[in-house]
Amino acid sequence: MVEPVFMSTLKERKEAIERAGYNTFLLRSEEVYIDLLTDSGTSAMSDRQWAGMMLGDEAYAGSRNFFNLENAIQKYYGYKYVVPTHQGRGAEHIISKIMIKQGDFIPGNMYFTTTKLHQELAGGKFVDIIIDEAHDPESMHPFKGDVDLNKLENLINEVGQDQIAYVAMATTVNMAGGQPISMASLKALRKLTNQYGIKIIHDMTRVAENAFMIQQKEEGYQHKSVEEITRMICDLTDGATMSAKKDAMVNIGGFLAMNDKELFDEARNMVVIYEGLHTYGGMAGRDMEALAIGIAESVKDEHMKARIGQVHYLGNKLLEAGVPIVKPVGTHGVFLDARAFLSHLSQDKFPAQALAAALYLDSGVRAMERGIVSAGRDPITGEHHYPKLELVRLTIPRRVYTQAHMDVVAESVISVFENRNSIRGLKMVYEPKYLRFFQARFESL
Ligand code: P70
Repeated sequence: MVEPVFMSTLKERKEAIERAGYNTFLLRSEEVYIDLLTDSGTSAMSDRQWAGMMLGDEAYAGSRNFFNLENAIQKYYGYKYVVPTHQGRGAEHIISKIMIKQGDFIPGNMYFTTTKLHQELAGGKFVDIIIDEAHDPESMHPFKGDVDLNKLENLINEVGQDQIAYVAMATTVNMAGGQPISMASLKALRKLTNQYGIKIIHDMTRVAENAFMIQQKEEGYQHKSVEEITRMICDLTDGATMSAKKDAMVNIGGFLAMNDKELFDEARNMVVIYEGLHTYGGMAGRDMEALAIGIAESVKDEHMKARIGQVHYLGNKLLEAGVPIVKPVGTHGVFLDARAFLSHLSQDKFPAQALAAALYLDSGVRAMERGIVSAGRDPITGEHHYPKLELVRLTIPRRVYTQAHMDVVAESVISVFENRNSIRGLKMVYEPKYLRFFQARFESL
């Protein structure tokens, strides 16, 4: 699908960002030139996927497309049982409700906004057990998604294994900068959790991207395909939540998958309350067909090479220009280190939010804040969380933009960097209670 892009004037962008309360989520899509807000639901579907859309079996129950989706999940990911949901957070909602009891802990390799909120709403508390390097934008650790097993063991010793609902393990780690976990770390995690009888629930939103990074960087996996490594990762876990809008390149969709029959029965019971019947869970038949095809396309080596190659092309341009970004470059985007970029702004002046707005003003490129606004407040004390990472994410949709678009983005980021001292901080003037970053409004200081 080809879509025209529109250029705007500085005056138009100024009006637009003010109207949007300096929040890129509140811009209209027509006001954006190159849209790097997210890689979620924004990828271009292939000819085969579009053809699949024409084969929708929209029966309320037992759609043929559901069985194709179930087959694809069993074949490429290896999970036995599948519960479709409208998108990732639908799956997170159900798994949290089933597996977390009041007062439980959920250790994980860094938080994700929606995942953590569903854990909290179910009465649990998220505990970060990612390696320290993940919180340092400068650390060149090749697998910043790795788990620190000492942190996990300390938690188990402190609260007892019965108070641990499960380990939430993500491939790749979004909030760390799209950083992969190594197979070695995952295997060690599996061994330890087996000793204590703790389950691993896999946030597999970008699992094929993680598999590609293992192939590229981890000793012993060079001759394995992305498809094989993806399967190995899934086989080391007990169940998964998936936002299919990323790796699997559909505009909408997700699922919950698991190997445990009892868990499956409970999830299938709950999906009919919140999502839809257990053979569509909030998706149209045609969407399930496109998803089944997208899963197969996502694990192709050549696809991943092109996709992640483009992300690295942009990252390397910014590195060469001396722009502070999260290193090494991850898989789904390039993350500007707003703390270093705008070192004259303290974190309570929302530097990443201000930087995303400044970039939009410069060129109409839309990025996303991933810092203090995204981190939200502690539900008990009401204080802001002050995350170490204060980032602006330039997220690259799959199969959409050309390298020339990346050049435009790099030029704009470099020009904003050269004029960084003129960027002032922001004041929050409207703050929603949940996931505030989506709808919060700001004024320039
Ligand atoms: C993004 C999107 C979604 C996502 C994810 C991981 C690792 C679960 C989900 C939820 C969309 C988004 C979501 C919250 C804040 C900002 C943006 N990530 N796990 O742009 O899936 O959106 O389908 O409910 O990345 O990174 P879903």
